[in-house]
Amino acid sequence: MDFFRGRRIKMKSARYYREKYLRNLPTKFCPGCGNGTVLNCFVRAIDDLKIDLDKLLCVSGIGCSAWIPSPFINSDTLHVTHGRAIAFATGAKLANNKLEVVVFTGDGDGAGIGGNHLIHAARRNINLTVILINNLIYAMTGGQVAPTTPANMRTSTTPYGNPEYMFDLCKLVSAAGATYVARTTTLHPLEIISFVKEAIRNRGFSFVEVISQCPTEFGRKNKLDLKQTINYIREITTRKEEEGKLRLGIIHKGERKEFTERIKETGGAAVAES
Ligand SMILES: Cc1ncc(C[n+]2csc(CCOP(=O)(O)OP(=O)(O)O)c2C)c(N)n1
Ligand code: SF4
Ligand SMILES: [Mg+2]
Repeated sequence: MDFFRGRRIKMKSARYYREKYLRNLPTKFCPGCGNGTVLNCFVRAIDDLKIDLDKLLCVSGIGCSAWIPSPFINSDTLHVTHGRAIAFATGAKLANNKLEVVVFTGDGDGAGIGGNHLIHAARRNINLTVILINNLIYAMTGGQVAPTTPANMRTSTTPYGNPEYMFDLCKLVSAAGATYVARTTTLHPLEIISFVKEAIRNRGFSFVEVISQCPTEFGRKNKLDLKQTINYIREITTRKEEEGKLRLGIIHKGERKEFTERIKETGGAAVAES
């Protein structure tokens, strides 16, 4: 039995989730990686919401985090080019508005190369859920600096320490027009489940940022072992507004007409509903 916000919650067995939602494949992730936690929490969220796997489309770009849905989740998945997951997801949503479209993206994929897609999808308030796994680095390609790498931290392209300041992506998408924005970490799995459920329920652009540990690249480059890498996540996050830290919790909720509704309203191209 687990507790969340003072309430008792009952989880089904791991075997139930594995057999119902996952393909029987070996994990691609390093020991201690946070990506497995996100996958675990996601299947619990869609089970709680009773989402039909035939109506679920998971889209991801390129990076370790892009492997969270593909090939593991037993729904349709699109594993597309680097930085373009939101663009493909937008096309899929417009082609079939009945689909529940969820994007899994990394901090490099979603905020570096794909940053413009993120901003404009938020501005349109298209009904997508974007789960951005922020492991503070470009992990898959050998640990280069990302727009989210904290100041002074070492990466393969900032061996003396990062001279830049990290991006606050929740503030960015809130300002751009997203209608559900929340941030949590892999240390808070019940919060991930809760935020993903709220994000999917929101009829508009929803953004859930999960700060996650990458012991292999971020940890190693900064001489942190797994425990220290996890503790570092505690150091840079906060529950209140604090300069230089990332605030956890629901960051923004807004009211705005959704994009496919706006298309219908303006008499533009038809949105398919098959
Ligand atoms: C157009 C293009 N540019 C660069 C790459 C190389 N590349 C692949 S993954 C990646 C970074 C991924 O970082 P992130 O999105 O943070 O994912 P992570 O591996 O950290 O989960 C890069 C630069 C590519 N595949 N395609
Ligand atoms: S390199 Fe980092 S992000 Fe990629 S699988 Fe390994 S621990 Fe996870
Ligand atoms: Mg990354």
